[in-house]
Amino acid sequence: MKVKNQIILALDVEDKDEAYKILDQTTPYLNTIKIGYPITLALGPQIIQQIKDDYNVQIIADFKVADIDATNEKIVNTTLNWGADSIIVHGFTGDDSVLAAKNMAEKNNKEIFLLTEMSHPGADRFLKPVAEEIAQMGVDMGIKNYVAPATKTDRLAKIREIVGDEAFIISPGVGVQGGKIQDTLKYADAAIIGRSIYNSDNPQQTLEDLINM
Ligand code: 3DU
Repeated sequence: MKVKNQIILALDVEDKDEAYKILDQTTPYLNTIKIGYPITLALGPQIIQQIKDDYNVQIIADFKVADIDATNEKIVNTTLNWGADSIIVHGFTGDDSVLAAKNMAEKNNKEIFLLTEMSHPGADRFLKPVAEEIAQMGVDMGIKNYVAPATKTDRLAKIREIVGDEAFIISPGVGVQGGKIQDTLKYADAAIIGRSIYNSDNPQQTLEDLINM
């Protein structure tokens, strides 16, 4: 995946006019938009294809898929059929669940991102102790794309060490959650940024500033 300016916009707004206003200002600089539950549940899954058609961007569906294999397969297939280019899948569910998601994405000529560890403080309790194993499972399964936290640079660095330089890591938590873009991009291929951009008085200027840091 090629991410323009190494920034992915997390478009977690729930109003179409607002979403389009932000996209108008930011897509001259971006080619990758992360769509999650907030906008999809508010506006319906057809918003994925609408944004792709209207802005010529690639869409990562952040549905953090975390079910049994048979259900993961359906979620991945349906999401990719709605127009998403890739989908984020949790790793803690284990290799059968992740493999089902990976195989279905490949059947659609698309890709999954494996979520290893999360950026919020609460993730230290349950996810951090197994995150390195999740990353190693991904490597053993031949997964190329990963999500790892920008707020915990030491953890991001560790996950990079496990998945290797050829893997593609996207990293959420820059800005409001406390992560710094310069530190994040030492280890990640792209930063995922939401509120700092879409809640800014001037999203275009904020984005330009981030790009020039
Ligand atoms: O904190 P921000 O507003 O910049 O948004 C970060 C986005 O990344 C948001 O969509 C959130 O759901 C997602 N995300 C994390 O913040 C942390 C993770 O570990 C995984 C996804």
